[in-house]
Amino acid sequence: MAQPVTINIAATGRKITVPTGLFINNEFVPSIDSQDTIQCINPATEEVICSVVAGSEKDIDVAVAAARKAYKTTWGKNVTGWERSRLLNKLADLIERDAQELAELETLNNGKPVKIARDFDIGDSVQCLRYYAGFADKIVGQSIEVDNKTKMAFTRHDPIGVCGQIIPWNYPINMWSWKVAPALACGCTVVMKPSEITPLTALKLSELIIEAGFPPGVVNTVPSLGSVGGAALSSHMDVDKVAFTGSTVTGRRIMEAAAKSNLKKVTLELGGKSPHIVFESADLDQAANWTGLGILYNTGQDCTAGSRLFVQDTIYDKFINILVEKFKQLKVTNGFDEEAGAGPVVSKMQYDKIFSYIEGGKQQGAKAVLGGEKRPGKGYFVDPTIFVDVKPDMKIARDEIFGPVLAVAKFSTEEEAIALANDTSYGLGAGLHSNDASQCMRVSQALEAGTVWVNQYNLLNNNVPFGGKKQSGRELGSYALEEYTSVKAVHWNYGEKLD
Ligand code: TXE
Repeated sequence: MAQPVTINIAATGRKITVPTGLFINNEFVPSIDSQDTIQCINPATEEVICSVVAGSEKDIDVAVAAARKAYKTTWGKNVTGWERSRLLNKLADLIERDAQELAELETLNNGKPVKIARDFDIGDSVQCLRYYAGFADKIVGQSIEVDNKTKMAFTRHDPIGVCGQIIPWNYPINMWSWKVAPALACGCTVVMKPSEITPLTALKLSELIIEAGFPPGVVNTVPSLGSVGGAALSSHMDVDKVAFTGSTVTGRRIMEAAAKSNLKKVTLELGGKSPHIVFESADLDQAANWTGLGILYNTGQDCTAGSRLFVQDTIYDKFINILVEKFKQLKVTNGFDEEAGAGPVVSKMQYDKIFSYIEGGKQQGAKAVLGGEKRPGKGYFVDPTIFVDVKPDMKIARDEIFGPVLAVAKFSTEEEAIALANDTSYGLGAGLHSNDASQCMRVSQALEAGTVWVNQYNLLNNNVPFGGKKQSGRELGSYALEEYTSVKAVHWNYGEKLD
């Protein structure tokens, strides 16, 4: 095992050689003590694509040691910000060069349409790397006046050190970039654990780490099960920080592991059950388009999916009709189909989870006005599903489904809409549509969410912070730099004598 495999993509005729080993010290290597492998599945066909090495706990130790050595020698405080910036920009150029190949590999393993993977996921990733490359030589501390003329103090923003980065399967390349870019810009080294469901593009990106010229050990990639590699990183005594995106349940486990080991710094970007409110003054056609982007983008496998829709009673029936007509137009098919607006969901487990919620919704009395039925044939395809007259205590209104399933309910007043929207343990995203500027301002202030979209939904920018309140986390923007640096205060005495 650990030999590269060549994958033939029938739809495009492209052959892609993918490394299957663990990426440690700029080499693809077998596990040091395990024969375990991870099978990668194409969710559109349910066929096995290939298998990759599954890293063990000991492999995590080796990767962490490599990252520590690089941190102390070639990286960390021994590399200039300018050089970090140059390498990150080079990496961005290489990803841009290989965008089509990476997009096809992403589609094969994750299911999303090729054009979306290429133009949005990879396009955004390239921009993210360049955004943080721009910061690498601009990380500065402060010089602070202290009590008298014989002393001063200044701060240094040092890299945190070795970072474990644990990412999910919904945006494999994007999440890789969101994590790696700020970490490397700040001078940290990385042990990346991609999701066991979608490890292929992280391995392919590792080849580009070598080509860009990063020194060995700066970025290491260890595909592994969450309960093995993820748990080992979270409880490792020589990891200084863990950055995680995934489920709230796992986020809690990671925080516990960090607390029980070396109290490493933890950042969590967790789930959501985001509300989307449509007031009667809104442009209904536009609001319906954004509602679609909110719940159907990435087949709803999106932490900010606008999965709870609240519509003012005066426009309720009319808006539902518009929504149904628009949602019907989405073509859900194999991501290699040029016409695909959405692909399959990522895995059998996710498919089963979504349908168990759909069945539960029906049993609890919600009415499906669109979708909600399984398709015959292969592939984990889920059609857009709209439930109306959903009650706040129904499971489809409370739990993160992570599929194209919209729960719609009616409200009559602004206060009621705000109360319904905030009635959740999550606080990641929220959206509202209204033509009344004062109402937009009032409601956006009242919504308990880290990101609020007004008259749009689900669009992010690398230079704007992203994250949540309550049981959700935060990244992106200049704010992310704080998550990868540790502030040291230096007190300097240049005159005061102590008797
Ligand atoms: O997530 P997990 P799963 C939500 C979504 C989805 C549900 C389950 O609702 O249906 O979570 O998905 C690693 N210690 N989100 O089971 O387990 C795992 O290997 C350390 C929302 O795939 O959280 C993977 O790399 N790591 C989310 C990563 O955690 C562990 C995106 C995410 O997997 C671990 C994905 C452990 N004990 C799912 N156990 C979002 N916010 O976008 C697992 N992992």
